Amino acid sequence: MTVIALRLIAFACIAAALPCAQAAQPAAPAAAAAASGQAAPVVKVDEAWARATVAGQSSSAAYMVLTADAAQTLVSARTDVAGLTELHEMALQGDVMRMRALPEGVPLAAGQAVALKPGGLHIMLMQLKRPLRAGEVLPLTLTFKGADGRLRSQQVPVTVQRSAPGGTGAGSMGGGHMGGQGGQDGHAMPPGHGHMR
Ligand SMILES: [Cu+2]
Repeated sequence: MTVIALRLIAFACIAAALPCAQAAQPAAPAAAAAASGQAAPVVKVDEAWARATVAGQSSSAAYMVLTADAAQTLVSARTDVAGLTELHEMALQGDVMRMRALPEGVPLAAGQAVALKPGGLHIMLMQLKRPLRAGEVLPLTLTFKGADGRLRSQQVPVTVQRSAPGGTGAGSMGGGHMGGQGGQDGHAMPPGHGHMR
């Protein structure tokens, strides 16, 4: 079962739990921002962090609080350490916590903080090319689509931590991306879980 091609089931997070070879690459320079065409930040980003991985883990997730000045949509994210990055949402469906990809992105209403947090919205980092170590800072590039349809990118430093920053958003939901339980990728879910579609 571990031979399922990741590509074919890019949306299936079960794939994310498959261990993969971890290339021992040096950490990417944290602040080597590819400042290509970046204007002033379009969205305020607070408390950005990603979950540190444990041995054999090939996926993780990043969380943060986004507050947009003007309505727009977070449409994608990427970071060099992940071969595949998706916007996901976890939600209780019946009594099972399920995760689904959000191909439409995450809408941000003007002035309203939107929390990406364990057990809810998150940026799924899959096909990790190396372990994520607590304390390191990953450059994550977020792309937003404005009401005018224009895409704007913004780079965000994401601190790798073992658990959520104190008091923010971790909540107490079981089955989320809470560390230490079950899933390699923090998705403590039964095998074979899929996305709601
Ligand atoms: Cu996910």
